[in-house]
Amino acid sequence: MSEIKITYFPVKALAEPIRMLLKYGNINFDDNRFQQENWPNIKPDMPFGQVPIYEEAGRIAHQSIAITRYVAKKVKLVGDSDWENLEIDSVVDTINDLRQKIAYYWYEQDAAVKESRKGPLIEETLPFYLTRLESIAEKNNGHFALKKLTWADIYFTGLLDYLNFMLGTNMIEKYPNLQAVANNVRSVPAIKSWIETRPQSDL
Ligand SMILES: N[C@@H](CCC(=O)N[C@@H](CS)C(=O)NCC(=O)O)C(=O)O
Repeated sequence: MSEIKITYFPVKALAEPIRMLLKYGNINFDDNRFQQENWPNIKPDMPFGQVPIYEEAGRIAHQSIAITRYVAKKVKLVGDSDWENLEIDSVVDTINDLRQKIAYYWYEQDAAVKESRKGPLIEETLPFYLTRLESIAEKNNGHFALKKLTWADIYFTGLLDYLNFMLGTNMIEKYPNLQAVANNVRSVPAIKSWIETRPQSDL
């Protein structure tokens, strides 16, 4: 039994950047994936009724970005100054903004409303965000900040399969510098090995 435990659905999505960072740092953890049908029993015990949650030494934390940042500090993929951390955080929050806009389309229950959101998302929202992120990645030589690997790169790459699943397309196909960010993360030996051995899931 590891000291650290992550509890989440059996998917990558919001937990995957946390898992990748722990693997990067060679930190053991209990990868606690529960089946969808058990969720109603688990939900009431979650701090705010949602997952992922992170447990360490008998303490419990929620909110995926806060947890990701906490683990990034442990494995030293943060900046050296407040300004450097601001640079990283602002990219992470921008990626999260994009995730929420994609989710606003994907999780809509009314089929007609969902369809009406697709055009503006694909034609306006995605190019708006991706061209700007592409330019940041170009200036940082295939990274999102500080011209080196930081947790912003891992946050993006960890979420990518989830975002692509919701969109039904490879959203970075036309963005070589965003591909470079993902390739740089995926070629880190510990992360490469995790990707090859982790439980398979579409999102
Ligand atoms: N802001 C939260 C959002 C967490 C969230 O939306 N979790 C979803 C899974 S991705 C969830 O628990 N859904 C089940 C529910 O709300 O009942 C975070 O980043 O951790």
